[in-house]
Amino acid sequence: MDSFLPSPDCDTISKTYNGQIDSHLIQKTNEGYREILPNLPRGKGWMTEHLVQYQGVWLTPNFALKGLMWVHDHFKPRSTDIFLATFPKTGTTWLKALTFATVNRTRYGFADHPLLTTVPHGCLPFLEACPNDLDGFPSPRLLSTHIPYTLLPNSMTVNQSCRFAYICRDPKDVLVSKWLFMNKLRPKELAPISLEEAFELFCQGISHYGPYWDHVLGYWKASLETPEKVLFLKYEELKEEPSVVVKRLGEFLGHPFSLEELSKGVVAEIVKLCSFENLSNLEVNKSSVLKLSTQIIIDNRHFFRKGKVGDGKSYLTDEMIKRINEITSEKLLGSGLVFGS
Ligand code: PAP
Repeated sequence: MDSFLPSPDCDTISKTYNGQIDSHLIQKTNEGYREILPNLPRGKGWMTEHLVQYQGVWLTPNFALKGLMWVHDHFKPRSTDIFLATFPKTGTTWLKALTFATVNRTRYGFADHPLLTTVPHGCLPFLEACPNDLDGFPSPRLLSTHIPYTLLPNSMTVNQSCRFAYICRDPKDVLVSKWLFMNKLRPKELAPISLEEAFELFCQGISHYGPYWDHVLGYWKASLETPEKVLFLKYEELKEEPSVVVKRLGEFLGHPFSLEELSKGVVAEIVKLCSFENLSNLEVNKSSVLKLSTQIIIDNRHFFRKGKVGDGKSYLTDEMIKRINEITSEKLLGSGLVFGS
């Protein structure tokens, strides 16, 4: 287990995002991007001025679309790769922390754990940010992505036995979490998006990596077809019974907890380390930043707001709740997947 990742400090990971997207190495991606961009449908952006629709999915042009194209052109998956796949604001930060802590649990002590000094996003490279030295990472690599299952290259899904841990969340909480987060990152020269506008866009599917329901269903179906490759989790279940979910995660990742570890309380330690209360109060998560690219720099504190189930409902009108619940029932009909009310 010692060979999991190189020293997982923020610097190590952020150095992988050094703007390689502009280098000659990805000329092919840039050329393809410039060719298709003008012909893609446009929708209103939440954080950027526009989103573009590519193969049915709404993406930020410069970051997410280019990132997706880079993945198709350049990423070389390994059968041992583990991906944390999420739609934004569904529990990415939490799942990253839990996965990192679970997989590396014999490598670090809980008293001086890297998660005490590094934002969880700094521990796992984000694929669409085109990290440039992934080939040098030892196996198995822990990586993260927001790419919908249906847009992943076959090299990641069909031809390899890569594993995906996916987490979803009630769409009302996702919408509100996303609206608040995106407005914080929205450039000052663009007027903030109102909740009413965000709601309409979200319902129409126009949000980063949306439509949300298609994203969820893609991974849900894959988890039914190949449960050994795709673990499907819900934020609400993780909140309710974190220890149960962490044990499932350990098994899925090929790192089951031994009876001795269970009796020593290792699972409980991981749950405590990665809890909202603990992580959100750490100095690094209150005052440092995450640099995802030369343009995208995010205050770590924005990744931690309330961390509650059902908070979205306190922002939405009864009518909005009814409409989003109806869309959800309609979209998930027959899939076997349900969310709470
Ligand atoms: P990202 O897509 O920007 O990475 P992501 O981590 O998926 O965001 O989602 C952020 C949400 O998870 C926030 O929810 P809220 O706005 O409803 O509060 C954030 O507070 C919550 N969150 C972050 N860390 C944790 C954690 N350790 N436990 C529970 N919830 C968490």
